[in-house]
Amino acid sequence: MNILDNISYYLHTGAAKDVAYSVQIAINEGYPAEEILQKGLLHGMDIIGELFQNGDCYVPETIVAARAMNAGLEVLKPLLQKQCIASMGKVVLGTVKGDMHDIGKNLVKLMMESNGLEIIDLGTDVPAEQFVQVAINEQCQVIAMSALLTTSMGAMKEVIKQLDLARVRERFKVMIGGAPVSTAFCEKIGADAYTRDATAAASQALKFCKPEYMR
Ligand code: B1M
Repeated sequence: MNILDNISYYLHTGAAKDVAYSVQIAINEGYPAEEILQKGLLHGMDIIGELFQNGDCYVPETIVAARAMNAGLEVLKPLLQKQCIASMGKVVLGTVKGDMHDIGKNLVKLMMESNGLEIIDLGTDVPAEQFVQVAINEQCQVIAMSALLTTSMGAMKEVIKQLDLARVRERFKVMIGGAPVSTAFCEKIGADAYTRDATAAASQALKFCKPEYMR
């Protein structure tokens, strides 16, 4: 087993300290941060996801694995973040109402911040009205939403409805993402962009914050 296999093994078995330690070793051995993220941490999350889906592990084990993921991310964060001096734009970000999953949302935040964007992170289980109020009050350019449940993704449409009701839809670009979300769903609810992963979300948000995209 190489060090990246160790990371994914420790992650899906929930050994947070070993994950953090192994990530540091991988960094010391010269592995690029993106490779440690993809082949170590995210690979470990894929394994726990499969076990969970097949009924081979349960919610407690999954929570412990999620904590181990966060422990690894903490060590990796400084390497994933580039130094940015000026804010390139402002994004309000959160996981939609009814949904507590935040690992993907936190990755999106990390990647957006490392691209110089200012992020207002509303956390998880965020009501539609809160996305809209904060976007207006904080003069954000982008509203970015994450959903991991087929039962919560409908809440994204509610945010667009609230923007329409407040007659401010044209002021903001709405971005959506998360495992059950797709381009077809994005078109169906009238959002502006669906992106598949955190890196793509960061580049799309950066584009939306450029003057030519301002409405
Ligand atoms: Co949950 N869970 N979970 N869970 N959980 C899933 C999502 C599930 C697919 C597992 C399964 O059955 N196979 C399933 C959903 C089924 C469905 O609706 N289709 C599920 C379920 C059912 C549940 C509960 C209902 C279980 C229960 O209680 N019986 C419950 C719901 C609680 C709630 O939210 N109300 C629940 C609870 C939990 C835990 C608390 C135990 C834990 C969450 C811990 C946490 O987040 N702090 C958990 C976990 C960890 C998972 C799995 C195993 C892993 C999710 C994850 O973090 N992946 C997941 C199975 C899976 O996904 N294979 C599962 C890693 C993360 C980096 O990926 O979040 O997809 P992801 O983010 C990706 C992209 O999607 C994208 O970028 C990231 C990659 O760069 N992305 C965006 C995400 N947001 C984006 C936004 C963007 C752009 C891209 O733009 C704005």
